[in-house]
Amino acid sequence: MALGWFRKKDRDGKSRPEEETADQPAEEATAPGNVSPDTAAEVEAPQADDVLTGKDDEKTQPEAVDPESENSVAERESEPAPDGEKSAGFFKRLKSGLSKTRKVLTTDIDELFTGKVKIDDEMLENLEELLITADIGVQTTLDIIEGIRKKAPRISGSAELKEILKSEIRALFDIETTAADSALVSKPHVTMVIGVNGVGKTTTIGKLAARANGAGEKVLIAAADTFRAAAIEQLTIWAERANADIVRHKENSDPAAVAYDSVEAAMARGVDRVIIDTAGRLHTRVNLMEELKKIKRSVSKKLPGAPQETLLVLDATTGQNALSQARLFNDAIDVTGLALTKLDGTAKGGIVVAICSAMNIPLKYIGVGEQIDDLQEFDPERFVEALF
Ligand SMILES: Nc1nc2c(ncn2[C@@H]2O[C@H](COP(=O)(O)OP(=O)(O)OP(=O)(O)O)[C@@H](O)[C@H]2O)c(=O)[nH]1
Ligand SMILES: [Mg+2]
Repeated sequence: MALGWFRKKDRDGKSRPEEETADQPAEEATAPGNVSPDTAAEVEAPQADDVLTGKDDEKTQPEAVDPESENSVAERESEPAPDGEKSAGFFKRLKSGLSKTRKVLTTDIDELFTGKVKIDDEMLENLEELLITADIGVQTTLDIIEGIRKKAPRISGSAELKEILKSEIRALFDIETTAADSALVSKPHVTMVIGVNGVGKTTTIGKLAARANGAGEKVLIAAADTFRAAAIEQLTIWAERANADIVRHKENSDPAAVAYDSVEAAMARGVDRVIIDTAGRLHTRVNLMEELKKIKRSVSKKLPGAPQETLLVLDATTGQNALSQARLFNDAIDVTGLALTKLDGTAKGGIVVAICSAMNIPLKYIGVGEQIDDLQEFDPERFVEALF
């Protein structure tokens, strides 16, 4: 049975706080951008560069996709269309992206009911393990299980259980998660994109720029990750794809100066939206958080009130570590929104639920693939539908 491997695991950590029980499979523990919970805990004042040092240029690669967990063509084609054709396309991509997580939550829940008609303690315990496997988080899982235990006498099959689970999860999304930043209150609207290395900042910027361009906005991208020449090149390619302007300086130049110049250029050129790429890690003795604050200050010096958005990018495949990173960055810099990438590469899609219930910062975007149109505005209702 699919749960066999998990049952063998040590479950002592269940009563500990979520971030201390991050249960990282071996291959994920070494993923770039992972902040070990221990390391994160050691960082008193946010010294995020401490947790970033020693990481090479390698990128987090999405986990290999298990062909069995991919949606069949028939499944892709028979999905409901929430509203209109474009929306149906988005929903299909979302479902397809979440296929690994859904396999845990659906196939395995069906298996729980094999040979049973009623919910019993063993089944609840197994369900608890499933939710933790999907990285919903320990405390959140316990709350969900408690809710289900109360309703157990009314549940007589896996379909009903899934419906109850959906409503329990929906209830966790009641914070303002979809506050749109699309309205350009002051011009240019400046978004500063931050996050540890390899999480998908540059890719997300390319996708965001393409979206804005598609909506008729004039976009300018700032290459304020001057840490590596390759980073500037990568961003330049994305700017071309997204049909956006780019402001770039030489490798190792001052990131704050690049940001300042980009806002100045945007104001001169009548640009609607500026998106600033930043480094996820710097030379050993440079404090990342201080550097990010400096970028922020230089932007607001040129344009008071900017950046209007500070978007923290998190990698879903790092599971509970993404939550540690969110806390670390938010303590240092006021994060106004979150983007969670690589949901397509992981069975840990439950991290969306963990982050939304633990953080008071809206999850604005989710990345469900590497292509330019694989970024979606986070919609809790649609997400829950796609999860089961
Ligand atoms: N499958 C998948 N891959 C993604 C997604 N977003 C980004 N990636 C991949 O993740 C890798 C790292 O992405 P980057 O955009 O370079 O990450 P970064 O945060 O800019 O990295 P640094 O510049 O080193 O800090 C690339 O191979 C991307 O294609 C996503 O939503 N899904
Ligand atoms: Mg980058």
